[in-house]
Amino acid sequence: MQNRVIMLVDFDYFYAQCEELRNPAIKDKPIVVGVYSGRTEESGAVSTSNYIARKFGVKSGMPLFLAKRKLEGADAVFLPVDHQCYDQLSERIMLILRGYATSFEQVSVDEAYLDVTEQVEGSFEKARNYAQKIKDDARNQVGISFSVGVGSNKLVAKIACDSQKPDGLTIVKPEEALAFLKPLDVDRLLGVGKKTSTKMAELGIKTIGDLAKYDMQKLVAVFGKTLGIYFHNAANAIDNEPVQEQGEAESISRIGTLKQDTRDLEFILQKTDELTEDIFKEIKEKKLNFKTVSIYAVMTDLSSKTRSVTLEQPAKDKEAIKRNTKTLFEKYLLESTLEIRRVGVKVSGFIKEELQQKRLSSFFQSE
Ligand code: DCP
Ligand code: CA
Ligand code: CA
Repeated sequence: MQNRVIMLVDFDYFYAQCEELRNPAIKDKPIVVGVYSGRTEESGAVSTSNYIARKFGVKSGMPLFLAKRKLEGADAVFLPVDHQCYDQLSERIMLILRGYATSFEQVSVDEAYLDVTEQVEGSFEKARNYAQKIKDDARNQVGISFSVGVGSNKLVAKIACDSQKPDGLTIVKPEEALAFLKPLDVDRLLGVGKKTSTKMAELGIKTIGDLAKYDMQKLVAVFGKTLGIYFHNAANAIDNEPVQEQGEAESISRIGTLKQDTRDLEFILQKTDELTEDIFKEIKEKKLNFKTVSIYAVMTDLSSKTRSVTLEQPAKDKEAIKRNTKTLFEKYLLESTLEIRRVGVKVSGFIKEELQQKRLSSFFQSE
Protein backbone atom coordinates (compact mmCIF):
# COMPACT_ATOMS: atom_id res chain seq x y z
CA MET A 1 0.00 0.00 0.00
CA GLN A 2 1.14 3.49 -0.81
CA ASN A 3 1.92 5.58 2.27
CA ARG A 4 -0.78 7.99 3.38
CA VAL A 5 -0.38 11.75 3.65
CA ILE A 6 -2.44 13.06 6.55
CA MET A 7 -2.76 16.66 7.72
CA LEU A 8 -3.92 17.98 11.07
CA VAL A 9 -5.06 21.58 10.97
CA ASP A 10 -5.35 23.45 14.29
CA PHE A 11 -6.49 27.08 14.27
CA ASP A 12 -4.15 29.46 16.10
CA TYR A 13 -5.28 30.93 19.47
CA PHE A 14 -8.70 30.44 18.05
CA TYR A 15 -11.24 32.33 20.20
CA ALA A 16 -8.84 35.24 20.60
CA GLN A 17 -8.03 35.28 16.90
CA CYS A 18 -11.77 35.50 16.13
CA GLU A 19 -11.96 38.52 18.42
CA GLU A 20 -9.01 40.13 16.61
CA LEU A 21 -10.69 39.52 13.30
CA ARG A 22 -13.85 41.37 14.20
CA ASN A 23 -11.99 44.15 15.96
CA PRO A 24 -8.54 44.59 14.42
CA ALA A 25 -7.93 47.62 16.62
CA ILE A 26 -7.10 45.31 19.56
CA LYS A 27 -4.69 43.15 17.57
CA ASP A 28 -1.51 44.48 19.10
CA LYS A 29 -2.70 44.20 22.68
CA PRO A 30 -2.83 41.21 24.98
CA ILE A 31 -6.28 39.63 24.53
CA VAL A 32 -7.87 37.25 27.01
CA VAL A 33 -11.13 35.47 26.23
CA GLY A 34 -12.80 34.03 29.30
CA VAL A 35 -15.88 32.45 30.74
CA TYR A 36 -17.25 34.76 33.40
CA SER A 37 -19.04 32.78 36.07
CA GLY A 38 -20.87 35.94 37.16
CA ARG A 39 -20.36 35.53 40.88
CA THR A 40 -18.04 38.51 41.08
CA GLU A 41 -16.77 40.69 38.29
CA GLU A 42 -13.51 38.78 38.26
CA SER A 43 -14.58 35.20 38.84
CA GLY A 44 -14.24 32.79 35.98
CA ALA A 45 -11.54 31.15 33.88
CA VAL A 46 -9.45 31.90 30.82
CA SER A 47 -10.62 30.07 27.67
CA THR A 48 -7.67 31.24 25.63
CA SER A 49 -5.50 34.26 24.95
CA ASN A 50 -3.51 35.60 22.05
CA TYR A 51 0.24 35.01 21.91
CA ILE A 52 0.99 38.49 23.23
CA ALA A 53 -0.90 37.68 26.43
CA ARG A 54 0.79 34.28 26.64
CA LYS A 55 4.14 36.06 26.93
CA PHE A 56 2.90 37.40 30.25
CA GLY A 57 2.22 33.85 31.45
CA VAL A 58 -1.49 33.69 30.72
CA LYS A 59 -2.73 30.14 30.09
CA SER A 60 -6.02 28.44 29.19
CA GLY A 61 -7.90 27.32 32.28
CA MET A 62 -6.25 29.89 34.55
CA PRO A 63 -8.53 31.88 36.88
CA LEU A 64 -9.33 35.26 35.37
CA PHE A 65 -8.16 37.19 38.41
CA LEU A 66 -4.74 35.62 38.01
CA ALA A 67 -4.60 36.55 34.32
CA LYS A 68 -5.58 40.11 35.28
CA ARG A 69 -2.78 40.23 37.79
CA LYS A 70 -0.23 38.97 35.27
CA LEU A 71 -1.36 41.57 32.76
CA GLU A 72 -1.48 44.51 35.16
CA GLY A 73 -0.53 47.72 33.35
CA ALA A 74 -0.24 45.95 29.98
CA ASP A 75 -3.34 47.55 28.44
CA ALA A 76 -4.92 44.11 28.02
CA VAL A 77 -8.37 43.42 26.59
CA PHE A 78 -10.64 40.98 28.43
CA LEU A 79 -13.62 39.61 26.54
CA PRO A 80 -16.38 37.09 27.30
CA VAL A 81 -16.69 34.02 25.04
CA ASP A 82 -18.99 34.40 22.06
CA HIS A 83 -19.51 30.86 20.80
CA GLN A 84 -21.86 31.89 18.03
CA CYS A 85 -19.16 34.00 16.44
CA TYR A 86 -16.47 31.29 16.78
CA ASP A 87 -18.79 28.56 15.50
CA GLN A 88 -19.63 30.59 12.41
CA LEU A 89 -16.00 31.28 11.56
CA SER A 90 -15.13 27.66 12.29
CA GLU A 91 -17.80 26.43 9.92
CA ARG A 92 -16.54 28.66 7.13
CA ILE A 93 -12.98 27.44 7.49
CA MET A 94 -14.04 23.80 7.81
CA LEU A 95 -15.97 24.11 4.58
CA ILE A 96 -12.86 25.35 2.79
CA LEU A 97 -10.68 22.62 4.30
CA ARG A 98 -13.14 19.91 3.37
CA GLY A 99 -12.76 20.80 -0.28
CA TYR A 100 -9.06 20.02 -0.18
CA ALA A 101 -9.30 16.45 1.09
CA THR A 102 -10.53 13.06 0.00
CA SER A 103 -11.67 12.37 3.53
CA PHE A 104 -12.16 14.89 6.25
CA GLU A 105 -12.65 14.57 10.00
CA GLN A 106 -13.46 17.52 12.21
CA VAL A 107 -12.41 16.74 15.78
CA SER A 108 -13.28 20.00 17.52
CA VAL A 109 -14.27 23.59 16.80
CA ASP A 110 -10.70 24.37 15.74
CA GLU A 111 -9.20 21.07 14.58
CA ALA A 112 -9.60 18.75 11.62
CA TYR A 113 -7.78 15.90 9.90
CA LEU A 114 -7.47 15.81 6.13
CA ASP A 115 -6.44 12.79 4.10
CA VAL A 116 -4.71 14.38 1.10
CA THR A 117 -2.84 11.32 -0.19
CA GLU A 118 -4.47 11.48 -3.61
CA GLN A 119 -4.18 15.24 -3.93
CA VAL A 120 -0.41 15.20 -3.41
CA GLU A 121 0.13 11.81 -5.04
CA GLY A 122 1.62 10.41 -1.85
CA SER A 123 4.44 12.97 -1.93
CA PHE A 124 5.52 14.85 1.20
CA GLU A 125 7.33 17.39 -1.00
CA LYS A 126 4.09 18.26 -2.75
CA ALA A 127 2.33 18.23 0.62
CA ARG A 128 4.30 21.30 1.70
CA ASN A 129 3.06 23.43 -1.21
CA TYR A 130 -0.40 22.00 -0.85
CA ALA A 131 -0.57 22.87 2.85
CA GLN A 132 0.72 26.36 2.15
CA LYS A 133 -1.94 26.77 -0.49
CA ILE A 134 -4.67 25.77 1.97
CA LYS A 135 -3.29 28.19 4.58
CA ASP A 136 -3.27 31.03 2.05
CA ASP A 137 -6.77 30.21 0.91
CA ALA A 138 -8.19 30.31 4.46
CA ARG A 139 -6.34 33.52 5.22
CA ASN A 140 -7.62 35.21 2.06
CA GLN A 141 -11.18 33.98 2.34
CA VAL A 142 -11.74 34.12 6.08
CA GLY A 143 -8.75 35.90 7.58
CA ILE A 144 -7.83 33.18 10.07
CA SER A 145 -4.41 31.57 10.43
CA PHE A 146 -3.74 28.02 11.53
CA SER A 147 -0.97 25.54 12.04
CA VAL A 148 -0.61 22.37 10.03
CA GLY A 149 1.12 19.11 10.83
CA VAL A 150 1.73 16.57 8.09
CA GLY A 151 2.58 12.94 8.67
CA SER A 152 1.81 9.46 7.40
CA ASN A 153 -0.89 8.99 10.04
CA LYS A 154 -3.10 10.98 12.41
CA LEU A 155 -0.85 10.47 15.41
CA VAL A 156 2.25 11.90 13.73
CA ALA A 157 0.30 14.72 12.06
CA LYS A 158 -1.12 15.82 15.41
CA ILE A 159 2.20 15.88 17.23
CA ALA A 160 3.85 17.56 14.25
CA CYS A 161 1.23 20.30 14.37
CA ASP A 162 1.69 20.85 18.10
CA SER A 163 5.43 21.23 17.65
CA GLN A 164 5.24 24.54 15.81
CA LYS A 165 2.61 27.20 16.51
CA PRO A 166 1.29 29.70 15.55
CA ASP A 167 1.17 29.75 11.76
CA GLY A 168 3.29 26.59 11.71
CA LEU A 169 3.78 24.11 8.93
CA THR A 170 5.58 20.99 10.09
CA ILE A 171 6.19 18.03 7.86
CA VAL A 172 7.35 14.73 9.28
CA LYS A 173 8.19 12.24 6.55
CA PRO A 174 7.55 8.56 7.27
CA GLU A 175 11.26 7.81 7.59
CA GLU A 176 11.67 10.67 10.08
CA ALA A 177 8.76 9.78 12.33
CA LEU A 178 10.60 7.60 14.87
CA ALA A 179 13.41 10.10 15.36
CA PHE A 180 10.87 12.92 15.61
CA LEU A 181 8.89 11.23 18.38
CA LYS A 182 11.87 9.77 20.26
CA PRO A 183 12.88 12.74 22.47
CA LEU A 184 9.32 13.86 23.32
CA ASP A 185 7.72 13.20 26.71
CA VAL A 186 5.25 10.32 26.75
CA ASP A 187 2.39 12.63 27.72
CA ARG A 188 2.43 14.03 24.20
CA LEU A 189 0.68 10.82 23.14
CA LEU A 190 -3.10 10.80 23.11
CA GLY A 191 -4.31 8.79 26.11
CA VAL A 192 -1.26 9.38 28.27
CA GLY A 193 -2.43 11.58 31.12
CA LYS A 194 -0.92 12.34 34.45
CA LYS A 195 -1.73 8.97 36.01
CA THR A 196 -0.32 6.96 33.12
CA SER A 197 2.82 9.05 32.75
CA THR A 198 3.53 8.66 36.49
CA LYS A 199 3.15 4.92 36.16
CA MET A 200 5.40 4.89 33.10
CA ALA A 201 8.01 6.96 34.95
CA GLU A 202 8.06 4.26 37.62
CA LEU A 203 8.94 1.79 34.87
CA GLY A 204 11.75 4.06 33.75
CA ILE A 205 9.83 5.34 30.72
CA LYS A 206 10.03 9.11 30.29
CA THR A 207 10.22 9.72 26.56
CA ILE A 208 8.35 8.25 23.63
CA GLY A 209 11.69 6.70 22.63
CA ASP A 210 11.86 4.89 25.99
CA LEU A 211 8.33 3.63 25.44
CA ALA A 212 9.08 2.50 21.88
CA LYS A 213 11.80 0.12 22.95
CA TYR A 214 10.10 -1.10 26.13
CA ASP A 215 9.00 -4.72 26.01
CA MET A 216 5.43 -4.88 24.74
CA GLN A 217 4.48 -7.92 26.83
CA LYS A 218 5.47 -6.01 29.95
CA LEU A 219 3.33 -3.05 28.86
CA VAL A 220 0.42 -5.41 28.36
CA ALA A 221 0.98 -6.86 31.82
CA VAL A 222 0.83 -3.39 33.39
CA PHE A 223 -1.79 -1.60 31.28
CA GLY A 224 -3.87 -4.45 29.87
CA LYS A 225 -3.92 -5.77 26.34
CA THR A 226 -5.68 -2.93 24.49
CA LEU A 227 -3.74 -0.08 26.05
CA GLY A 228 -0.43 -1.95 26.14
CA ILE A 229 -0.54 -2.64 22.41
CA TYR A 230 -1.76 0.88 21.69
CA PHE A 231 1.11 2.48 23.65
CA HIS A 232 3.64 0.23 21.94
CA ASN A 233 2.33 1.05 18.48
CA ALA A 234 1.88 4.75 19.12
CA ALA A 235 5.44 5.13 20.39
CA ASN A 236 6.62 3.38 17.25
CA ALA A 237 4.65 5.83 15.09
CA ILE A 238 2.20 3.13 14.05
CA ASP A 239 -1.39 4.30 13.69
CA ASN A 240 -3.79 2.95 11.10
CA GLU A 241 -6.85 4.96 12.11
CA PRO A 242 -8.60 6.24 9.00
CA VAL A 243 -9.57 9.87 8.57
CA GLN A 244 -13.31 9.56 8.83
CA GLU A 245 -16.13 12.05 8.87
CA GLN A 246 -17.67 11.85 12.32
CA GLY A 247 -21.39 11.38 12.23
CA GLU A 248 -21.63 12.53 8.65
CA ALA A 249 -25.29 13.10 7.95
CA GLU A 250 -26.88 10.10 6.32
CA SER A 251 -29.94 12.15 5.66
CA ILE A 252 -31.08 15.75 5.92
CA SER A 253 -34.67 16.38 6.93
CA ARG A 254 -37.01 19.07 8.16
CA ILE A 255 -40.39 18.75 9.80
CA GLY A 256 -42.99 21.45 10.34
CA THR A 257 -46.49 21.81 11.73
CA LEU A 258 -49.20 23.01 9.35
CA LYS A 259 -51.15 26.12 10.32
CA GLN A 260 -54.27 23.96 10.27
CA ASP A 261 -55.05 20.29 9.78
CA THR A 262 -55.72 19.68 6.11
CA ARG A 263 -55.91 17.37 3.09
CA ASP A 264 -55.35 20.22 0.67
CA LEU A 265 -52.35 19.47 -1.53
CA GLU A 266 -51.50 23.11 -2.30
CA PHE A 267 -51.60 24.00 1.36
CA ILE A 268 -49.31 21.09 2.22
CA LEU A 269 -46.89 21.95 -0.56
CA GLN A 270 -46.57 25.52 0.66
CA LYS A 271 -45.18 24.12 3.86
CA THR A 272 -42.99 21.45 2.29
CA ASP A 273 -41.54 24.01 -0.15
CA GLU A 274 -40.47 26.08 2.85
CA LEU A 275 -38.85 23.02 4.40
CA THR A 276 -37.20 22.20 1.09
CA GLU A 277 -35.60 25.64 0.87
CA ASP A 278 -33.96 24.95 4.18
CA ILE A 279 -32.83 21.46 3.23
CA PHE A 280 -31.49 22.75 -0.07
CA LYS A 281 -29.34 25.32 1.68
CA GLU A 282 -27.65 22.58 3.63
CA ILE A 283 -27.06 20.17 0.76
CA LYS A 284 -25.71 23.00 -1.37
CA GLU A 285 -23.32 24.02 1.36
CA LYS A 286 -22.14 20.46 1.84
CA LYS A 287 -22.04 19.87 -1.91
CA LEU A 288 -24.10 16.72 -1.71
CA ASN A 289 -25.98 14.85 -4.39
CA PHE A 290 -28.93 12.78 -3.24
CA LYS A 291 -30.64 9.72 -4.59
CA THR A 292 -33.68 9.45 -2.33
CA VAL A 293 -36.50 11.83 -1.46
CA SER A 294 -38.95 10.98 1.33
CA ILE A 295 -42.00 12.56 2.87
CA TYR A 296 -43.36 12.24 6.36
CA ALA A 297 -46.87 12.95 7.52
CA VAL A 298 -48.40 13.03 10.98
CA MET A 299 -52.15 12.68 10.95
CA THR A 300 -54.68 14.23 13.32
CA ASP A 301 -54.86 10.95 15.26
CA LEU A 302 -51.05 11.31 15.64
CA SER A 303 -50.30 8.25 13.56
CA SER A 304 -47.47 8.85 11.10
CA LYS A 305 -46.45 7.59 7.69
CA THR A 306 -43.41 7.92 5.44
CA ARG A 307 -43.14 7.42 1.69
CA SER A 308 -39.95 7.43 -0.37
CA VAL A 309 -38.81 7.47 -3.94
CA THR A 310 -35.38 6.58 -5.25
CA LEU A 311 -34.30 8.63 -8.25
CA GLU A 312 -32.83 7.09 -11.36
CA GLN A 313 -30.00 9.63 -11.36
CA PRO A 314 -28.50 11.40 -8.34
CA ALA A 315 -29.84 14.96 -8.19
CA LYS A 316 -28.69 18.15 -6.51
CA ASP A 317 -31.39 20.64 -7.39
CA LYS A 318 -34.24 22.07 -5.40
CA GLU A 319 -36.78 21.27 -8.11
CA ALA A 320 -36.08 17.56 -7.85
CA ILE A 321 -36.97 17.67 -4.17
CA LYS A 322 -40.11 19.73 -4.77
CA ARG A 323 -41.29 17.64 -7.72
CA ASN A 324 -40.89 14.34 -5.89
CA THR A 325 -42.39 15.66 -2.69
CA LYS A 326 -45.44 16.69 -4.67
CA THR A 327 -45.80 13.30 -6.36
CA LEU A 328 -45.39 11.48 -3.06
CA PHE A 329 -48.04 13.58 -1.32
CA GLU A 330 -50.44 13.26 -4.27
CA LYS A 331 -50.21 9.49 -4.02
CA TYR A 332 -50.37 9.48 -0.27
CA LEU A 333 -53.56 11.56 -0.15
CA LEU A 334 -55.26 8.96 -2.31
CA GLU A 335 -54.29 6.22 0.16
CA SER A 336 -55.47 7.88 3.34
CA THR A 337 -58.60 9.67 4.45
CA LEU A 338 -57.22 11.37 7.54
CA GLU A 339 -56.30 15.02 7.80
CA ILE A 340 -52.64 15.86 8.12
CA ARG A 341 -51.21 17.86 11.01
CA ARG A 342 -47.43 17.84 10.46
CA VAL A 343 -45.33 17.26 7.37
CA GLY A 344 -41.68 16.50 6.75
CA VAL A 345 -39.27 16.21 3.85
CA LYS A 346 -36.09 14.17 3.83
CA VAL A 347 -33.31 13.63 1.31
CA SER A 348 -30.78 10.82 1.65
CA GLY A 349 -28.52 8.50 -0.31
CA PHE A 350 -25.82 11.13 -0.56
CA ILE A 351 -22.97 11.12 -3.02
CA LYS A 352 -20.28 13.75 -2.80
CA GLU A 353 -19.68 15.88 -5.84
CA GLU A 354 -16.36 15.53 -7.59
CA LEU A 355 -15.00 18.52 -5.78
CA GLN A 356 -11.61 16.99 -5.09
CA GLN A 357 -10.90 16.57 -8.75
CA LYS A 358 -11.48 20.26 -9.39
CA ARG A 359 -9.29 21.32 -6.51
CA LEU A 360 -6.58 18.97 -7.60
CA SER A 361 -6.41 20.29 -11.15
CA SER A 362 -6.47 23.94 -10.09
CA PHE A 363 -3.66 23.21 -7.68
CA PHE A 364 -1.38 21.62 -10.21
CA GLN A 365 -2.19 24.13 -12.93
CA SER A 366 -0.95 27.00 -10.81
CA GLU A 367 2.24 25.25 -9.74
N1 DCP B 1 -10.53 26.33 25.03
C1 DCP B 1 -11.21 26.60 26.22
N2 DCP B 1 -10.71 26.19 27.43
C2 DCP B 1 -9.54 25.50 27.48
C3 DCP B 1 -8.83 25.23 26.30
C4 DCP B 1 -9.36 25.66 25.08
O1 DCP B 1 -12.28 27.22 26.17
N3 DCP B 1 -9.05 25.12 28.67
C5 DCP B 1 -11.08 26.84 23.76
C6 DCP B 1 -10.47 28.19 23.42
C7 DCP B 1 -9.50 27.90 22.31
C8 DCP B 1 -10.11 26.70 21.64
O2 DCP B 1 -10.78 25.97 22.67
O3 DCP B 1 -9.33 29.01 21.43
C9 DCP B 1 -9.08 25.81 20.97
O4 DCP B 1 -8.17 25.30 21.92
P1 DCP B 1 -6.66 25.07 21.61
O5 DCP B 1 -6.15 24.16 22.67
O6 DCP B 1 -6.46 24.64 20.21
O7 DCP B 1 -5.98 26.48 21.88
P2 DCP B 1 -5.95 27.78 21.00
O8 DCP B 1 -6.54 27.59 19.66
O9 DCP B 1 -6.55 28.89 21.79
O10 DCP B 1 -4.40 28.09 20.90
P3 DCP B 1 -3.27 27.36 20.03
O11 DCP B 1 -2.72 28.44 19.15
O12 DCP B 1 -2.27 26.92 21.06
O13 DCP B 1 -3.89 26.24 19.29
CA1 CA C 1 -5.93 25.90 18.31
CA1 CA D 1 -7.14 22.64 19.15
